Amino acid sequence: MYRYTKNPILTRTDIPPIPPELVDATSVFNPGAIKDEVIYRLMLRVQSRSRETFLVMAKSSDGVNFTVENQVVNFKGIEKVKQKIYHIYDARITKLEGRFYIMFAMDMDDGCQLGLGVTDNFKDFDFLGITSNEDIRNGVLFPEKINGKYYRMDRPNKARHSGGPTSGSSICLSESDDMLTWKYVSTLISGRFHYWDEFIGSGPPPVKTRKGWLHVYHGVAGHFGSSNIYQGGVLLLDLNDPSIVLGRSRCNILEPREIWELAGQVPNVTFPSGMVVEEYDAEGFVVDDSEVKIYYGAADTSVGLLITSIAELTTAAMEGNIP
Ligand code: BMA
Repeated sequence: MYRYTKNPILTRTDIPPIPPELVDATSVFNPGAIKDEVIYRLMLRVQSRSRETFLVMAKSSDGVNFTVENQVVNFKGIEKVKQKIYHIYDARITKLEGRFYIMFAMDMDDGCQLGLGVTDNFKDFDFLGITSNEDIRNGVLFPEKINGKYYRMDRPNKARHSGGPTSGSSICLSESDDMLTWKYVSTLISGRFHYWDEFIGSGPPPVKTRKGWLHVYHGVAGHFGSSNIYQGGVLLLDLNDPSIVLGRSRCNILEPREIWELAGQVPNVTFPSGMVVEEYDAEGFVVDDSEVKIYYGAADTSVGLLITSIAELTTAAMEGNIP
């Protein structure tokens, strides 16, 4: 597993001016990612100097050189939400039943909620609704139904970083019949206090391997005085019953080391949010030695790319727990 040599792959200077709301962008980070036939697409979180947040699409034919669109994503119908929406951000894209679903965080007066949108062409986006009724973040849809139900992982915000935003220390599994109303099934993993993943939340949507659902999540070590360190790690869930955890990486697989990960708007952050697997077999499983591209936000300022493989990630998930 290694960082792409020309990282960061996107910085503020790659964002074209989108007047009037977004000129001279401040930062670009935490992208949702998907490979749509042969086109790699990122849904970027971009901030202006007013610190408003916008979602902006970018596309690429090689997964590393991206062209950023000169318009912001507008989810049609979101204007009908009665409460004030301050920001929508941290989009996770899942291809499900032939359509692209996007789950994202919505900052509102009563906390953060999870919104759901859909697109077929990455030009027209429809808002389907708010899918939560508690302070919650990091919602990711599974790419197919399991035993007749839709599933997602989500992270209720039941804790707070000292002096910082609400956070949480459990990744939960929820099920649904319509993707709008969700029912808690179980808590998959909890934060391991004193170690790398004290606070946790889902990263990119899970992928189907022969060994189980493979999922990259983020963990925050909050016990280092003034700094929260955001890292990436791996989880493996049973294919037929995703409430069964088969493995969890003992160590992180990604941590802030480069200067642009260590310093920025929020220092010490690597936040994996998009993942593209290059090869699937005829039955829809990802291929073990397939290359995997993991896109991550760095220091809430730019976008990095980690290159790895399914085999490396599953091995990390099975390396054994912290005693
Ligand atoms: C989390 C989320 C992420 C952000 C991270 C680091 O709580 O807000 O969007 O990247 O903090 O600031």
